[in-house]
Amino acid sequence: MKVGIVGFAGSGKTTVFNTLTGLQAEVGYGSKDKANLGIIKVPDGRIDRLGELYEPKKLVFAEISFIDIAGPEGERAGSEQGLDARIVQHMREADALVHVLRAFESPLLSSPADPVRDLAGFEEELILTDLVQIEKRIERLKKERDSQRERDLMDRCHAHLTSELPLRTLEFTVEERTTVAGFRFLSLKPLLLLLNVDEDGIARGVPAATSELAAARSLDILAMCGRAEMDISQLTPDEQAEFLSDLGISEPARDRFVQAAYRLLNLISFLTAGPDECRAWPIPAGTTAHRAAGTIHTDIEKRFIKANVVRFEDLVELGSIPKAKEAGKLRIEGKEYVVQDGDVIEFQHNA
Ligand SMILES: Nc1nc2c(ncn2[C@@H]2O[C@H](COP(=O)(O)OP(=O)(O)O)[C@@H](O)[C@H]2O)c(=O)[nH]1
Ligand SMILES: [Mg+2]
Repeated sequence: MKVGIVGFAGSGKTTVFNTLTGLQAEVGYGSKDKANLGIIKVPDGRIDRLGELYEPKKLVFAEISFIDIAGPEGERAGSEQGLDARIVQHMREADALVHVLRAFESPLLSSPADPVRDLAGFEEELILTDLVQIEKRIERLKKERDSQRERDLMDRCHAHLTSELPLRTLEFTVEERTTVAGFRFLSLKPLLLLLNVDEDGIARGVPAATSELAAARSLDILAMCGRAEMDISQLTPDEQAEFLSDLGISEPARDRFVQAAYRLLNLISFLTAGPDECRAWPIPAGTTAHRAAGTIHTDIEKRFIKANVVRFEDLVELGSIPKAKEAGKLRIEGKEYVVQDGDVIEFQHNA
């Protein structure tokens, strides 16, 4: 899964990207042609705990990739030009977007910090980009026969966007959702807001006007001081722990943020445990055991027999799968079982 970090130039996207990935991409704007890419492991205490139990050769965590996409200049926001094609292309490829909102005064920018303005302004850009795309599609559909069903859907999307509402707030049937997914509309992507505050702003939290606007749009918002967190992320783990306890922070924003991104993508993890590896496997919530087997190997999906499932908590309490079985905590599930977050699974197959 790929999460795009977006927002206006100078809002701190690259700073946040460096915080999340521990990389050291150049801050202070950045080129529109170059996007920064980094992959992070999703912290998961359950894998550490299974590691203690099984002492495997390796631990494998779920991963998320982040792409830091250069943003449009704030001064141009709301102009009729819309978003740069390269920015749009990068955004289309992302499964979800994180919008970095500047809430610190910047010597690089003439305008004062105004997260409400930037949130509304950026959303407008996404809506406009989708509107242009839909209008082109409608023009084409007019020339095609048998396109009434899609025409109706596109007309409904068009009306919604014209009312200045993002497509993520429009309801779709399962069939419609499949159709719209193919267009990779920007305003349909799950969106998380990240308020980038200055060093002394963290104690003040999210200002009321910003949290009200986020709530009105059903968007989650997290606050962090990108610059301080970036400095912390580039220290050694021992130094980080010391620095954080000095500041009275219990966990780096990075961990909070990564977990929020995971929720945003509607992902859960099932776990596998054994002497070779203990591993978290990310899957969309609602995935069946049959499909989940396929994330490990397509042969296991094809030759699926059954899934032995034990809850992580039960396994840890009882100490091993045979003991969990004795205690009646091991379930045998078939193909259609909907996998739950924290299920430890052994697939039986004849592959
Ligand atoms: N005071 C303060 N400055 C920050 C913060 N985050 C980023 N900056 C500064 O804002 C400028 C732009 O940051 P950058 O990450 O390059 O923004 P981008 O254009 O969105 O990628 C840099 O000079 C950063 O050091 C922050 O949390 N507080
Ligand atoms: Mg940048």
